[in-house]
Amino acid sequence: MAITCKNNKLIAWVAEVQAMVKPDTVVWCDGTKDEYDALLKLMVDSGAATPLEKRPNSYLFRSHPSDVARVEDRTYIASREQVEAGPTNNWIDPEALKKTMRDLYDGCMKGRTMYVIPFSMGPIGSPISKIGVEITESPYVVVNMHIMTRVGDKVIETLGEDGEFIPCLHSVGAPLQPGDKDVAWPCAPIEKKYIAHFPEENLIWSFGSGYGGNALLGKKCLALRIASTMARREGWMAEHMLILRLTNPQGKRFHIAAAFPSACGKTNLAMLQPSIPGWKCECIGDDIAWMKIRPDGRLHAINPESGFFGVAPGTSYNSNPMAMESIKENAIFTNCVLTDDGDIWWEDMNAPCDHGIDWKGQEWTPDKKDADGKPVKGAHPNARFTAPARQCPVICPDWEDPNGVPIDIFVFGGRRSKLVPLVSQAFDWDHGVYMGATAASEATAAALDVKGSIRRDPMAMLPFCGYNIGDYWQHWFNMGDKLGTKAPKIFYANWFRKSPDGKWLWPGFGENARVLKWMCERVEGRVDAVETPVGYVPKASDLDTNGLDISDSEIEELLRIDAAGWKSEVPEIETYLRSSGDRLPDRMVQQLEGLKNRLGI
Ligand code: GTP
Ligand code: SPV
Ligand code: MN
Repeated sequence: MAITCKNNKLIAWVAEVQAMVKPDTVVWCDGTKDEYDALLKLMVDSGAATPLEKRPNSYLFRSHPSDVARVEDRTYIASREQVEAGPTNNWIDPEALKKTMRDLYDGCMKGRTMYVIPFSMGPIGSPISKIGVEITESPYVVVNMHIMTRVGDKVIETLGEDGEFIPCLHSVGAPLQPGDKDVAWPCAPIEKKYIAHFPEENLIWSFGSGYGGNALLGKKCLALRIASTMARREGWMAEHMLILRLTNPQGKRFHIAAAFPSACGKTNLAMLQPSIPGWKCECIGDDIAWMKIRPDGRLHAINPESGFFGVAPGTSYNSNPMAMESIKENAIFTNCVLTDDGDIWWEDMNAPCDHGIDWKGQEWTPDKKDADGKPVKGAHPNARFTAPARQCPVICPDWEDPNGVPIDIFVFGGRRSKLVPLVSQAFDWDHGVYMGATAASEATAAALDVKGSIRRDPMAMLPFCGYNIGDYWQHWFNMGDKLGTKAPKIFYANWFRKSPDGKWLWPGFGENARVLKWMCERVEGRVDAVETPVGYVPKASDLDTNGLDISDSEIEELLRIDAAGWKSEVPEIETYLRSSGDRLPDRMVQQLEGLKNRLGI
């Protein structure tokens, strides 16, 4: 039983929503284990969740086959002026959208329970944290929010009578008429899905999807799209970045924040186990960083989340043992294989599975083929696990420090099978901002509607920046000015370069520590580097490859700068940057001109 809310604004909003969505009952969530267990029991009884015999207190869910990832085409930034949303967002007029969505919300929770979830992004009471309240009729959302955020009475207490909160309205959009039997995963068809943000009002309205970033509104909607607009107004940063602490053999600590696009290795790097002796790595966050300049003049980061919503396929005791340890119990799995002995399985888990039930609920064997003779995957490529961050064996003891950790290094990156070297360092802050702005990546399964080979994904924020991307870049330049000599050093990494025969050139995962080591040595001024037109790259001899089975020629290839290849990308980069029109910062134009000069264009 939740404590009584004394916040009139919240009470009024809940009443207003209730009148619109017309649920059978309303429940204020208290965030307790009892509540969590009761909701899971409800979902097991209804057939929506399968308890896993092999994993204590863990459950498998199968989504509707159409509702498996974020939907970028249905994600909107509804600012009053279109220019404020900028060239990278779907803009829609806020009043028109509200009218459309009010019609959809009308009666949308009939036959269901409406849950009110008070949550904090960041440790409750931290000067960087924000409070949100999500309303949803999805018990799956409630239990995931329990893991991913800090839910409960303490939030209501902190809100007090007049505290600020970010209202997050969510519905799966599947009302039940009397006598209707519910389905395992209710959701609405794609043309009725809306993931809507009203940045001028700090308001989120999501309709029609029950999955991940579409439905767990504290994550991408609040902690990135809305928070990025607040951060710009208030002079801080909300970024799609993991945060880790790396300690060198001398005991010196480095805090690294890295922005890679969705499904490009943040969770893996965040939990990295260094393969090089004497180095230690601890995880602070795996997806989002909120950063403020503190009185020491440095940029300090917190992880606003309290759990991991990680990509399952590819996660194994070889690739990411710390993630495997984090999901041993108290975890939720979505769209994985159910094995015959009551466990979960996915592709590249490095565990045997001869038979099971696939993510669509069908019998599955590893040799299963579809009608066209193509192999059928058991788990969806965007299958995910949800697990409490505290279960990670290498979670940093300071991961909930309300003041955050001081960032030394920023890393940008993406999946590039060609051209982009294993690692390079920016000449200075402005060049680093240019590197981040022009970061590009090959498509992954994390969004349903992203096709094509390579897309620019500025600072890994393309789907998550809540305002004009030109203004966002200017905000980065401004932050650099404020930070001055205390600004983090900026690097660019690419674990995904391939040989002509399509094999990874770099072993990746725990071996990425070798690249982080070079970054730390650069920060300390211990090693020189080779100056190239696109940045500083390591001298081959400075990359620690002790104990690694990799040839000199492979290292050479990984670090090679193909000037002709870089030149050929410049026209496309220029078009892309210019698309932000008069919001394109002059300093970005200077960076582009500088690159052209260095490449001899
Ligand atoms: P989101 O949760 O969508 O934001 O993704 P993420 O950036 O956290 O990606 P994650 O770490 O889950 O990795 C996604 C996929 O990339 C998984 O299949 C990993 O196995 C693979 N991957 C991660 N790191 C490496 C690496 O260093 N090398 C290679 N080859 N693959 C990697
Ligand atoms: C991403 O796509 O970057 C994710 C998963 O972290 S989701 O929560 O669905 O956005
Ligand atoms: Mn992400």
